[in-house]
Amino acid sequence: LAGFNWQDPFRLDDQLEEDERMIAESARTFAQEKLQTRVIKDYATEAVSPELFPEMGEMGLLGTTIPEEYGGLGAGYVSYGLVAREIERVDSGYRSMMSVQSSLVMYPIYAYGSEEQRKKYLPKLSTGELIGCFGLTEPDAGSDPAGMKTRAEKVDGGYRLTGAKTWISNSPIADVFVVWAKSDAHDGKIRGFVLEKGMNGLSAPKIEGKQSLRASVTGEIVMKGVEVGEDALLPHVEGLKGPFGCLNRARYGIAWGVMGAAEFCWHGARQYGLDRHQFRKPLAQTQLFQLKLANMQTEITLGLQAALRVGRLLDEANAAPEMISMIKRNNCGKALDIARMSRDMHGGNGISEEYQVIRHMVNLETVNTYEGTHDVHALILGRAQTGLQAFF
Ligand code: TGC
Ligand code: FAD
Repeated sequence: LAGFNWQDPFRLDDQLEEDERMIAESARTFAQEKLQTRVIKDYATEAVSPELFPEMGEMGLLGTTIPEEYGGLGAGYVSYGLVAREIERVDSGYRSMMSVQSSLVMYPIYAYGSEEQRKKYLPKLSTGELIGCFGLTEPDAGSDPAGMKTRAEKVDGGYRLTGAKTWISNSPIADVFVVWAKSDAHDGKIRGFVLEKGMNGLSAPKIEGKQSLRASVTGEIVMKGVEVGEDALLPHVEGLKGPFGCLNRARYGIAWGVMGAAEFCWHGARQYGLDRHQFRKPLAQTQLFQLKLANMQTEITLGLQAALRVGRLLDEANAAPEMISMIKRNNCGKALDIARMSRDMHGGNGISEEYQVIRHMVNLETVNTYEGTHDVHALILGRAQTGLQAFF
């Protein structure tokens, strides 16, 4: 029988292509050298860090799956997932910055945009010269985005947008705003618009006082009669399947990302248990400690294997949204449990910023909520197996 690698029980690494392994390795080097070194301070001070976008861009970490002709890396979804895992191993907030730019801004411009929109925005978004955000959630429409109030009225030569989005990652530092609104000119159907910083009536105030995801800036998008030309409309999609098409990609990336955060917490707990002695022996030599480590190892191994499977199917254009709901929901829930357990296994030290597990734990509360809450994804899976929708 073959040997067992405790860090990679199912040998995920052997299942990767050479180029995927290289992308993961360079993302890891970047994350450890450029992000790990600043994260404790960024989190403590709620730092706003637009300078990270060009740094990520230089490493090819923005728009991993976007074709090279538009400045992307032209890589597959497994590579994108591996990048998310390495960045979130450091912090969910940094991964948020990357995944919003890649999946929620570059993807819709690529998939639903005109050739002019692609050429205008994608190359600069991929270098990080431009920063993007994605406005779907509103104060009165979170899990139920169909209830949005933002409106686009037809005016001469374009549209006038009025409404407010909230809880929007990157918005206070964004140059490009992908915003979803009900459009009068399209029978009230939801349409996507690309707005730019500095437009009259557009502002993006920062949300202060977040106790989670503090290394990533979050804000509102306020639109008071913002007038845009026809060229701001994303021409190739209408209805909720527009934003959901983007969310499929971002949710998939999160399923990988949270496994990176969970791995950090698992490895931290293991090392702490080896180093810390109580009752004249290492904590790691107690049955309860080992049971917890075994549970962490098992859930992470299964979660990564599931993410890889869905990534391969996405690369074959053969993945169903429900598969993505399953891995987003399960991996977030398991990662949150693992972070909480690791916090406990660190004892009093577990609440210190130095050991970093409480930061991951608190971040994962957000990740379990955004991009569809844990319970909303249960309802998506419940609907798929009963044929009955239980949302309303
Ligand atoms: P429903 O009737 O189910 O669907 C309406 C239309 O949308 C289509 N559709 C999808 N298309 C592609 N992919 C999917 N996953 C899709 N899900 C639905 C569907 O086929 C239908 O199309 P058509 O042509 O028939 O009109 O819609 P519903 O109103 O009943 O929705 C229910 C529900 C709960 C599933 C949905 O609204 C939902 O997923 N809610 C969660 C909202 C959410 O995820 N918001 C995320 C905001 S963005 C964010 O959080 C970014 S954080 C990023 C970061 O910082 O990393
Ligand atoms: P609600 O929908 O009000 O839900 C509250 C609770 O009720 C949850 O537990 C939920 O599961 C439950 N619930 C809701 N409906 C049902 C039901 N039918 N049955 C049973 N239970 C139900 N949005 C964007 O558009 N762009 C972004 O970039 C973005 N970034 C974010 C960054 C951060 C830091 C955070 C916290 C959020 C971000 N969001 C973003 C918003 C996020 O997607 C929403 O918070 C999320 O979709 C949930 O919506 P809500 O907060 O309105 O909660």
